[in-house]
Amino acid sequence: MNQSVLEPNGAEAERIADLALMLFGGAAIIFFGVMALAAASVWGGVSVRRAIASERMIVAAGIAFPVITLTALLFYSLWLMRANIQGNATPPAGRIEVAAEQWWWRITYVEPDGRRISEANELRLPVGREVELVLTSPDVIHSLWIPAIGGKLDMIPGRTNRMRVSIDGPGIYRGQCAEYCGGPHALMAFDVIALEATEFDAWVRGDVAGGSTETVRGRGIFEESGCGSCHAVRGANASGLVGPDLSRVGGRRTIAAGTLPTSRENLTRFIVDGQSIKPGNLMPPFGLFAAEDVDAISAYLMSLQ
Ligand code: HEC
Ligand SMILES: [Cu+2]
Repeated sequence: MNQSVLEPNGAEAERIADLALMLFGGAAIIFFGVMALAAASVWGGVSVRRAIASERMIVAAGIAFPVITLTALLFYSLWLMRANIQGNATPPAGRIEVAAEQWWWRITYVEPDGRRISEANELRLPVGREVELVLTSPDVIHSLWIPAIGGKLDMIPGRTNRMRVSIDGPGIYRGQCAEYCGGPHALMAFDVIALEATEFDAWVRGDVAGGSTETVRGRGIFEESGCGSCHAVRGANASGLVGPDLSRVGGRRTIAAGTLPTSRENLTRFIVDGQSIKPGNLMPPFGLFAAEDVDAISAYLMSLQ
């Protein structure tokens, strides 16, 4: 999976990568320059050593050079990041709300007509369309970081932070919470799937598949076992808001915020004993199910795509 700042796939990440390369490059040149001067001051001839120790040298290299270089770098970085700093005059072409929960991601696609589609733990983005991510947190400070797509931005309780992203090409990336937020913080990741804009629109507006005859039993057990008090599934008797929306959980690449690949077996493992897979997460373990019952639930969840 691509979680590299060195392979940017979007305008924001490209600017950050450019600035970083320039800083590393400049720092390397200065480092070797200083080392050369240090060597000359130890092994150089008398006249070289005298030149290095002169007052002019100290004023030029010790005061003037750093002041000029750092001032130039400051203005260069402000200019480079101007789009990130100035705010945005034009409205974004799309809006997606991302709330960081302990320890998963609540994602809401806001349609142009105001319709809201709830999802979780997987962020789909349209290629070539500037999208505004509206970042909030209901509990503690988290931070959103998708290294290939943009910089880090904190998600702070009581505040709304906004980040514009635009993506050059389709692909699969990985994002991660970048601010320690308690126990399972390390297991708070998400997949980012960049789709062609038409595919993206079809997916956002698409119906929830699922509930074939094979999975009717699992759906019944799911609804009777109280899962719906914490989880929502569109079209089922489940509208809880405590945990991730499961309407299309079977279509995600991973479950439990990037912790396990999605499969029937892994769903069963997580439902029965999620606490040993993601210690400290806020879903109680359901160890009392008969094996065939929990397997039926997992089959039902797999069918939700
Ligand atoms: C008390 C609230 C609560 C109940 C009841 C509950 N869950 Fe959860 N569930 C959660 C929370 C919170 C998470 C997020 C865990 C995490 O990843 O940190 C979660 C995560 C999950 C996930 C992973 C979702 C994803 O997006 O990857 C599945 C699948 C799941 N629960 C299934 C179930 C099933 C099936 C039941 C009923 C047997 C159930 N849950 C009952 C709170 C609950
Ligand atoms: Cu975190």
